[in-house]
Amino acid sequence: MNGAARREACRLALGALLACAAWLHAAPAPDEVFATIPVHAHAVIERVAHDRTLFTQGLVLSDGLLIESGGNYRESRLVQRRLGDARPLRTRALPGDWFAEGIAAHHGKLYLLTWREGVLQRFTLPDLEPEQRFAYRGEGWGLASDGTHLIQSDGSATLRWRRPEDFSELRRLQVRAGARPLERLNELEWVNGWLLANVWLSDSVVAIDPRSGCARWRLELGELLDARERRRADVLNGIAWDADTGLLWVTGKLWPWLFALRIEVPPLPDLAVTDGQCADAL
Ligand SMILES: [Ca+2]
Repeated sequence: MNGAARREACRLALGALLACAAWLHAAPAPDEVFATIPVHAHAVIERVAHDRTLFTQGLVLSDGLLIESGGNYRESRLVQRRLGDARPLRTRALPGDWFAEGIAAHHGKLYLLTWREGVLQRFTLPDLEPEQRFAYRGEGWGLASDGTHLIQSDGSATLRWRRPEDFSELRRLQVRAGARPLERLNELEWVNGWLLANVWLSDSVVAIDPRSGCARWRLELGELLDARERRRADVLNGIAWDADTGLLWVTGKLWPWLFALRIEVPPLPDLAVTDGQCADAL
């Protein structure tokens, strides 16, 4: 590389760094926002081995099978297993130009988001055969089903409710803690009327009242991995509710373990917030 090319490469790298710094500065620090959300207790009931080569993006339980999506270009795949068995029952490789993101099981089908490819892919269950595809705009991060619609995150504080038949948008909701938007919402899970979301670059899972967008309580999961495991792993990402056992399964990108947590899920508060603030505690 000659001097001019090196200068150009440095200029581009510096530009990317400044853009990244500006983005990080613009987004409210989740730690400050989290301070207003009460922490709920959890107990670790069990841990089972997890594929530490999988860059986990989505996690869901369907008819007793655990299904996981792994991201990265040329590595994206779906993996299905029984909870008691680390060996996959099925693995479905995905197109090399897809970066797989969140998944949701809905009325006997599996739906997969892609990061920047604008493709939602539907699969059969339990066979994971690809069916219909739908196009959408913007980034895909997390996905969940409330039993009627699909709910999508895109890394911001905004969630979108979408129709399963064509993935068209039905409703938009900004998630807040107090009066402040809660950014970086990632993997999602519907749990007894609450929408749980893990927050990118944190060890926090927040519980959102889907009527108001108010984050009402959170789980702090920073102690799940020890220091050595944490050095070799990426961030927490992956929450799946087992309605049969009442356990919440969590994992992360390149994590060595899946953990089963027992949590007390409170009832939704009686009143949705109407004044634009989320000041009421549970
Ligand atoms: Ca999930």
